[in-house]
Amino acid sequence: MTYENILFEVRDGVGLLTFNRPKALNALNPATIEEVNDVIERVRKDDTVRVLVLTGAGEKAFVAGADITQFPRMNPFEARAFAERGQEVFAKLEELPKPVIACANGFTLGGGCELAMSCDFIYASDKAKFGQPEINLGIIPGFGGTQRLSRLVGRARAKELCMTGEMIDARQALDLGLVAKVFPAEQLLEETLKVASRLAAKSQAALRAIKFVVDRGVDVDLRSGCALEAEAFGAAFAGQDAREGVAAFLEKRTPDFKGSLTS
Ligand code: CO8
Repeated sequence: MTYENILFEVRDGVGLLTFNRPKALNALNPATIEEVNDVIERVRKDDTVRVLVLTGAGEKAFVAGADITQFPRMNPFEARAFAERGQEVFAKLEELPKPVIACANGFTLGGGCELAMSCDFIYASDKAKFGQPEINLGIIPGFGGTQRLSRLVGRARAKELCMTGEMIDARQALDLGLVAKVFPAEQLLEETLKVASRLAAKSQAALRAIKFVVDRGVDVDLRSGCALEAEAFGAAFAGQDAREGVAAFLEKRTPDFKGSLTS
């Protein structure tokens, strides 16, 4: 697939997807969603890509939401289908068995905030702004925002953000737990890529297990979640990477994790 709305490159085990419609503040049209889907499929199959980072081109935006210019042409059935397709692709991103980091370099609004919340964690520029402003268009979030935001920050804060449509800055997003870290704008990408490289050197099997257990465990009772963790712990313990990690510690050297995702 040739990409017209995004850029994608892979360097040293880290895939970098850049939303590239800066004139529209990187808004998501249906074509962009399909290009993201294609990247997810590529990353899933390609063992050389161990971590995925998402960011936005230009100074102003990560992604300022779904592309509003498309809305007048959509009937309610088409709008629902677009919401469902976006949800499907974001769910694939969330379930990708590799770490995915959102590098929120500016406006992260509506569908952009929903996209960032589908990543494993969000690093933000000190200039970034977050929000679910759909209410101001007379609609509601459609790419999973009401659900992921309430799970991340609690129902009351999620309803406040969705009902007022107000934007919050990166510091407020950090306090809410929406964002994991805030960096000065000019350092954000570099710092994010440094963390991505560190993750690329870790055990991919263990990273996959952490992601699976946290994401699946959050919706079940504590006892079932802990049972899930114990099963995954046993599987990780049996893997090649666990042998290497423990041996490296005992031999006082850096581990060289080579285990595949299936080891
Ligand atoms: N869609 C399309 N174009 C956009 C969008 C967008 N979401 N956001 C900004 N743009 C365009 C502007 O129209 C403008 O274009 P032009 O230069 O041709 O006039 C250009 O980007 C620059 O934007 P501004 O001039 O407005 O820049 P400002 O710095 O003044 O303002 C804001 C920046 C505050 C981010 C402002 O652009 C804004 O409010 N944007 C809209 C944000 C928004 O409402 N997002 C939510 C969209 S709805 C959504 O995401 C629902 C997801 C689920 C969809 C389900 C399927 C139907």
